[in-house]
Amino acid sequence: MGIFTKFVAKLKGESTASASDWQDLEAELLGADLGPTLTSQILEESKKIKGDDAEGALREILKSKLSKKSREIATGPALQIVLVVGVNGTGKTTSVAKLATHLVRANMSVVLGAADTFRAAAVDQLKTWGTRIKVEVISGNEKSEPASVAFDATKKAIELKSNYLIIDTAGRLHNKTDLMDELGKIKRVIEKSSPIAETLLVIDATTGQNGIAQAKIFAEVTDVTGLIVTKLDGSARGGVALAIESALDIPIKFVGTGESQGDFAPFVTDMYIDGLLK
Ligand SMILES: Nc1nc2c(ncn2[C@@H]2O[C@H](COP(=O)(O)OP(=O)(O)O)[C@@H](O)[C@H]2O)c(=O)[nH]1
Ligand SMILES: [Mg+2]
Repeated sequence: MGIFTKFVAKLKGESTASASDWQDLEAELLGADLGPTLTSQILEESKKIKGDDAEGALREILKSKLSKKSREIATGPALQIVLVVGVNGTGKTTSVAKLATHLVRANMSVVLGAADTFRAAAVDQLKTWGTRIKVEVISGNEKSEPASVAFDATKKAIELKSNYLIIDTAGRLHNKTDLMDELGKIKRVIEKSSPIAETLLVIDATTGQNGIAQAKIFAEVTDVTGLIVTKLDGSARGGVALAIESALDIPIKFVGTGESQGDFAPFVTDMYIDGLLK
């Protein structure tokens, strides 16, 4: 059941919602990870809704909180380089594999770059995915520089005339300076050969407000063009997507709903809002 379902039923049933109805809704929105700022904005605006088309009015309010920027992944005749960033454990490597699967299914050729060189397991994980989805994975020797892997992968993708190069990165978030240095270095070496088309930030929906705080840091150090929100399966309450977009104005481009390569889909605004209301 969507987080607004009960509320819509109440607005439809009576001409005005009671004070305790508003309290219920507030508790529900906070519980759904909307955060205090967005919750009070939505309550404020909802109080102006008149009885007859409560659902339609609420739909418009929610829609107005989402980003109006394009949700399409970059396309074009030249190589499209997609950098995937985010905190460890959010689902970066899995999302790289899922995005590759999505693109391969759309008849695109894809090369993957394993630039998370800090853990050997991370490189192996991407190679295993590469074998499974039949795309080439470029990696370096153990402990090689992430930027040098990114450079090699770019060279290879250009050589192969690939449509996409997706680069997995490490998620070390010791401090902002480290992060900025490392992403900056990767960006500079890639851009010697080809521009970066997208920087996608991966956010784990189950981390709620903390995920939003992480997103803010990444958005400050690099030009994030889109989000992938993972782990929207299971117990994650979908309100976090709304909170992130309203806080950052960065469009969610894809959502992850499980651990397999097919558990991945473009983010569709109307379907998402339906999910919150129905
Ligand atoms: N349930 C669920 N698990 C996911 C999803 N995406 C990733 N995972 C799991 O989250 C864990 C961390 O993923 P990984 O891609 O290694 O994260 P990384 O450290 O950011 O590269 C793994 O166990 C994944 O299988 C998702 O959409 N749903
Ligand atoms: Mg990883």
